Amino acid sequence: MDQKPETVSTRYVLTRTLLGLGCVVVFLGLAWMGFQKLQKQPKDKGTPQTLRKAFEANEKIFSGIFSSTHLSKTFPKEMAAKNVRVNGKAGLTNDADTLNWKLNVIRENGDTLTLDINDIKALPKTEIIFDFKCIEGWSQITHWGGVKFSDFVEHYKLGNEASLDFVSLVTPDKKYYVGIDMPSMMHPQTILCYEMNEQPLPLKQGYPLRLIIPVKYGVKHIKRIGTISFSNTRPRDYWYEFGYDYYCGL
Ligand SMILES: Nc1nc2c(c(=O)[nH]1)N[C@H]1C(S)=C(S)[C@@H](COP(=O)(O)O)O[C@H]1N2
Ligand SMILES: [Mo]
Repeated sequence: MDQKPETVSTRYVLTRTLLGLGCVVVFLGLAWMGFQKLQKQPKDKGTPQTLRKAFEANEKIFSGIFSSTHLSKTFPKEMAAKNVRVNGKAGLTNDADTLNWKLNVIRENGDTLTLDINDIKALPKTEIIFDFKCIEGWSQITHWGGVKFSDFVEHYKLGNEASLDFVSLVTPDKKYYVGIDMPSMMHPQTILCYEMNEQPLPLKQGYPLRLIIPVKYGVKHIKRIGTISFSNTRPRDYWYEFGYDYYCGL
């Protein structure tokens, strides 16, 4: 059988090439218009409306599928970083805040429970080695120790408080603050943390007490907790006020 070699005319190649380039130009044009539209949109808490809507849709999905029985992956101690990254120092600028440090827990009836670090260390200790994830795109396997928030609630009989929807945690100078949904606070891997790599927390890592909450991104792991309170409405949240998703769940 003799096969004819396939040939195409120069003109065919030329029209196809122009057609292809035309498509690219139209696509880029549309993408540019879309971006402009997004930029011009009124902002909702610092975020263009369409993005804010996407965040809120995410929020619904994640708070819906959240389960307190789902545990974050843990790792053997040898895998924990020795040089732990420090990120974010809002609320940590005054070392003197650590001198007469006390934890204030505001009860539902308005009373304040005032505790020192030894009160917290006296409770059963839980350790966790997990992959700490910052929203900026880095992660690190790190080792922490402290008391489970749920054990803390049980010990100090904070059952009424734990029946509310949210927990607010604020630094002693009130410059960093997070709001966290109760199911995430009561999750078995959430700890009020006073140790890193089996040593007291370094100053820049939140000495003397921080939150470790593996079901959330780094932003929620507040360093140097001064006050804890409870509410049914969403407490203020530092990064939410800069346009981030409120829940920052993983
Ligand atoms: N008080 C306080 N806590 C904070 C921050 C902060 O700026 N101030 N930054 C958060 C962010 S964005 C991250 S990623 C983690 C970083 O924790 P590390 O410094 O122990 O790595 O702390 C969180 N807790
Ligand atoms: Mo972060």
